[in-house]
Amino acid sequence: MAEHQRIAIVSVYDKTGLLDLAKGLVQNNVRILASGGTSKMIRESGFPVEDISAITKAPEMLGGRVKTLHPAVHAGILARELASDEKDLAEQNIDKVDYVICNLYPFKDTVAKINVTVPEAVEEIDIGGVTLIRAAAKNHSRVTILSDPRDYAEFLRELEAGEIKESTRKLYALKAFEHTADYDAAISEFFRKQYATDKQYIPLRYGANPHQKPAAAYVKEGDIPFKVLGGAPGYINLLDALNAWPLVKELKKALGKPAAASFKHVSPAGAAIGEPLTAEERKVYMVDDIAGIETSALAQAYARARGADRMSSFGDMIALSDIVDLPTASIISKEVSDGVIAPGYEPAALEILKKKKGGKYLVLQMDPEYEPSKTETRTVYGVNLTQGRNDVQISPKSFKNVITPKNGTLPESAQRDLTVATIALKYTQSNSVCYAARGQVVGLGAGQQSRIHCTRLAGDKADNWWLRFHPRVLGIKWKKGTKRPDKSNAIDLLVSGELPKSGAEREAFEALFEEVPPAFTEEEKTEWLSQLTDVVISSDAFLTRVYYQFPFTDNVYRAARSGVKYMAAPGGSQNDIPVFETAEKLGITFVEQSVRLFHH
Ligand code: 93A
Repeated sequence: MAEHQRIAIVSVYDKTGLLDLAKGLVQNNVRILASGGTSKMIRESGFPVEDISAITKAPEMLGGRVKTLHPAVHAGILARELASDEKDLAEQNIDKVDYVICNLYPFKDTVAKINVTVPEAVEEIDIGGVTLIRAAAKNHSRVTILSDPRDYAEFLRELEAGEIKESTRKLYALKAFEHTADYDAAISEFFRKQYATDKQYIPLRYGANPHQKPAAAYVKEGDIPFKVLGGAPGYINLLDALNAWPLVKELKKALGKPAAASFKHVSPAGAAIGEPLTAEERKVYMVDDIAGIETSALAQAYARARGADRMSSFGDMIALSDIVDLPTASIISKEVSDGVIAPGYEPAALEILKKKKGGKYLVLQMDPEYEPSKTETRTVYGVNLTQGRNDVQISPKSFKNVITPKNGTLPESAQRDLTVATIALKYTQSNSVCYAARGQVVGLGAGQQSRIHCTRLAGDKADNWWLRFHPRVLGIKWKKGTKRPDKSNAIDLLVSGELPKSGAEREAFEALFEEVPPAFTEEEKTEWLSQLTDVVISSDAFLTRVYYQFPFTDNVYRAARSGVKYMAAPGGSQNDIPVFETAEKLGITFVEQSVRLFHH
């Protein structure tokens, strides 16, 4: 039997390097079959080439929509080294194809043009080329697919040397699959913008900053799991909402009570479950005038989440685990806030929220049954990063492994508070450290590069939270008409020791009061903080830092100064022993929590 002359099908939109390729193929006695424009260019340069119609016996038709789509082409590409395939080819008088060289119509360039129409875009959707590429890539155990002109030179070198290596064919096949996937993604992106309903695609005004356009939220499968009931979401609103929602969902699941979170810049400022509020707490959290709060655990949860750090919660994105009732909506209506996400709204509550911010308040209704996919992917500076979703479950059971003191146990309240603190950390930008008490976050340090800075920041917040319960703060006599944000600012200045001493800032401060409260002395602060107890602390990773085998135990000392009695962190290594010993010395129970919870 005469030796089979190798065949190449060539059909390229981008004709870069085409003539060098043709020359190399001819020199190696490869028969070239090419589509219209490709064939013309090769022929005009004097190289032997045949039109595809030589094997299809059909002309290109429909104005070029059908050029290479034919069994004579595709059976030749897809045939395996099987007797049954050989028989099929022989019966139809079809020759096997060895090489496919193809690149696609420039869909991306076309749709990038301003005001491109759907018919214009449609004409740029390559069908035959994608089919050639996919078929050849599928059969790469035998066929070589070249979809990138930059690979021609290497291909010709191998051809010259004999045959195309298996490893090269594999790499070209991978490139081909990436090429068609990217092409299809560009097509679906174009049509998503044209045809998708608001269930699948929400255009956003801009991204993280006003100059970052275009911006959108979308899903590739199914529907977006929330509905927009009021306002228009921004990019950062959605980052907050989609971190805050799973936090409250998990908190409720773990502790069986309604949960709330108050987010800013993709970290919680506060998070809590619904525990009854004391009269003092109602005052400190500015909810003593909310009707029905005694019987709404959801309102109690939000009062605590918002009350943890009122300065940071200013303009928050709120997540609520349960259907929003009137008391909860009443609290929100009084606060400066950007939006809320919850599984549903009672009609009266929705009415209140839809009126907020002149009707621009963002109200999202989340599908509580929604389960995101097991893996998540994002692009950073053009590189795709993918990982399994952090679906580890935290519950009171996560805090059973008491390391020190020996045979130590945790009261239920400490297990509850460690659950709150640790679930909050799971959705906080790392490094993170969280202090909790009374079923709520009381101080959270987010996004610090150094853990001790986190521990200090969160500890200072916990101290400020506790100083807000001091009789001097509770007894402040405000001038009539003082607004809530001004009150929160003034209290923060007072408890943080940042009181202005003189000048215009001092005058503005004093103007808020009937009687100006004096600054706290160091002794007063120390005395009051000594009454803070039973606080828990959780850390998203090791508390120990080691320097030349010398472990720092500063986190434990700092925590102890803010009433910490229970401490949880991943640990268990030799390096942690000094941390355990320090905790024991300071009367702190150390619980090993076995999972690291970095979040970015
Ligand atoms: O309109 S098509 O989808 N129909 C086809 O059958 C077909 N076969 C190859 N476009 C088709 N092609 C594409 O034509 C190739 O992907 C390549 O981009 C282009 C090359 O056309 P020409 O050789 O006429 O310049």
